[in-house]
Amino acid sequence: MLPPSERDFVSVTLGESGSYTNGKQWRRQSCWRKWKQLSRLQRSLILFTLMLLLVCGIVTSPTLMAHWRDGTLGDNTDDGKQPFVLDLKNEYKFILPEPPSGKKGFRRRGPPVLQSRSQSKTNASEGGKPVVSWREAVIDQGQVSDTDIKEAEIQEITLESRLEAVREAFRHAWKGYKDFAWGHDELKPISKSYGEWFGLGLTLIDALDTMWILGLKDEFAEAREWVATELSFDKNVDVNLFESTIRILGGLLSTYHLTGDSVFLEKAKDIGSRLMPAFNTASKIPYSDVNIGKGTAHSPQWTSDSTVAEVTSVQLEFRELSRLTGDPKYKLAVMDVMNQVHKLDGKNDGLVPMFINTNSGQFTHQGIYTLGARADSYYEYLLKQWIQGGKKENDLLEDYLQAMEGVKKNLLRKSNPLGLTFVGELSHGHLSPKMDHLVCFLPGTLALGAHHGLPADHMELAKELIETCYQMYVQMETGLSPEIAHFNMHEGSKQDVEVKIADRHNLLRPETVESLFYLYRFTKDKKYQLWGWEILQNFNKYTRVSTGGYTSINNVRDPAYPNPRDKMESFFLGETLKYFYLLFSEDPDLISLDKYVFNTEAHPLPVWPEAE
Ligand code: DMJ
Repeated sequence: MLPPSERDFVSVTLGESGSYTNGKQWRRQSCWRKWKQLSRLQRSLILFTLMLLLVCGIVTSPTLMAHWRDGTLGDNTDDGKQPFVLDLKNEYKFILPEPPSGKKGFRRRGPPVLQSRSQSKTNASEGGKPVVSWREAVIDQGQVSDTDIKEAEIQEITLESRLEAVREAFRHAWKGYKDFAWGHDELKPISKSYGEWFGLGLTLIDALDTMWILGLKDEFAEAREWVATELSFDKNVDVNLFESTIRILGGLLSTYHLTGDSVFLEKAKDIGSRLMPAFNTASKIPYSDVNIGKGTAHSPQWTSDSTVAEVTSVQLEFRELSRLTGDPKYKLAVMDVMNQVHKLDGKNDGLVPMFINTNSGQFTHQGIYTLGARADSYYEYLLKQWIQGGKKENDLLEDYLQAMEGVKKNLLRKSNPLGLTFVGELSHGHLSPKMDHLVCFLPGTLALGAHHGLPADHMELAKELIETCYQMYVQMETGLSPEIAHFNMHEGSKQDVEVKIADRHNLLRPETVESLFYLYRFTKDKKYQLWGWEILQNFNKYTRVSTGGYTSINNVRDPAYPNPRDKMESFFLGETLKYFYLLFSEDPDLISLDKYVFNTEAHPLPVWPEAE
C-alpha cells in the first residue's frame, strides 16, 4: 500500500502523456517518478554520493576556503582578483628577512580581520568610484594604483614610476595649496581654505627645495616669483624661533645652495637678522618667540622656560648664515647655547631634560628623559653640527656618543610578541613604554653617524629601530602610524603596538620615511624602498583629498572613517615627499650624504669645505 502523497503523485502522472504540453515540466515529473520508484537503500546511496561530491568540491576550492578562514565569505572582489588574505601570504615571501628566532609571525599590514575590512574598501575603489566621502570632499583613490603590494607587482614598479608617483603626489598637494591657500601658511584641504601661523607663506617656502629636487620646474618658477615679489618679513608678527629657523631660514638657505639664486640668500639674511633678538636673554638661552617686525622677543606667557630641542636645533642654520655672510654673530649666538648645554648638570647619561630656563640657563622640570617631543632634535643636531663642521668639534661628538650610550642603557626595551626594539621614556626612574612617532628620526641619525665612522653597532641599532617604526604603520588598520605608540611588554600580548584614543592621529609626519631613506642609502636593502612604497600608497589611500592636497587624520585605526583634520602641514611638502623621492632614487649623488647634512626640516645644507 502506498502512502497518500505517493498515491496522489501516481494518479497525476498517469494522465501526463496527453495532458502535459510543457516539456520541462514533463521531464521534472518523469525524474521525480523514477526517484520514487527507487528503493530506500538506493536513494540513500545516491544522496550520500552527492553529499560527498559537494564536500570534496568545497575543500578543493582555495578561494572559498580562504574566504571562510578569513571570515569574509560573500565579500569577494567583483573583478576576479584573488582574495586579499592569499595575496598577503605570498606577497612578502621574498622581501622579508627571516624572522629572528622568537619573532615568528612578523606582521605586514593590519590584523587579518582588519585586512578584510580594508580589502572590501579597496574593492569598491577599483571600479574607479571614490570610496570615502568626507563632508563635501572626497578621498581620491582612483588615481593611484591599488595599495596591495604583491611580489609580482613590486618587480614591475620601475624606478621611474616610483619617482613619478612622488612627483604626482607633490603636484596634487601643490594644486590644493595653489588653489586655496596660495601665499598663506597652510592648506586646509577639506574646507578649501587656509590657516595662518606666522603669515609668511610657510608651505611655499618649506616646499621650494623639494620642487627643485623633484625637477618640478614650472611650480618652482611660480614659487620663486612669489618669494621675489611678495614675501616680506617686515611684519608685526610673533614667530616661533625654532619653527621659523628650521622651515624658513633653512628652506631659503638650502634653496640658495641648490639654485645659486641670490634672491633666496637675501631673504635668508633678512629673516636671520630679524630672529636674532631671541638671543638677548640673561642666560643667552633664547626665548621661544620673536616679533620680527618690532625686534622684540619673549617666552610664552605662562613660563620663562624654553624647550631644549628648540634652543639646540637652530645651530645648523645660523652657523651656515655666518659662513655665507662672513658675519660671526649668528654662529656665536647659537654656539653659546651649545657650550652652555654641554656643561650643564642634570643630564642622565647624556640624556637631557625637556626644558631650560631663559633666566638661569639651567634645566627645569627634571627627571623626564625622552627621544621624542621637546628633546628629539637636540640629539640629531649634535651629530649633524659635528658633520657640518668637518668632524672637528669634539664636544659635540662627545655629547652625541654619550647620549646614544644613555639611550641604550636607559631607554631601550623589547616588545611582545615580536620582540621589537623600541625607545621608551624615563620618568623619575620609571620606564614608560611610550614612543612618539617623532622618535623615528633616530634610526636615520644613527645610520648617518655610522656612515661617518661612528661605532658599527649604531647601524645595527638603526636597523632594529626602523623595523619598529615600520611596524608602527603595519600594525594599524590604515597602515599609517599613530602619533604615539605604546608597546606591550608582557608575555602573551596579541599585538606589540597599542594606541591610546588621544594618540590615534597622523599628521603626515616624515620621520619614518626619513629614516628609510638613510637606511636605503647606506645598505641598499630593497626592503626599505618597499616599505616606503607601501606607506606612500597608504597616504594616498587615506589622506588624499580629491580637490587637491592631503589632510592630517584623526584615526589611523578606522579605515572606514579616518576622520580628516583638515590640515596639510608644511612639512608634508618640505620633508615627507622629499624623503620619499630620495628613498626611491638610486642616485647617491642626489644630495650626497658626504656633501650635505639635512636640517631637521629636511633642508640640505652643505658640509663645510676642509679649510673652514
Ligand atoms: C618638523 O617640523 C621637523 O621635522 C621637526 O624636527 C619635528 N616636527 C616636524 C615633523 O614631524
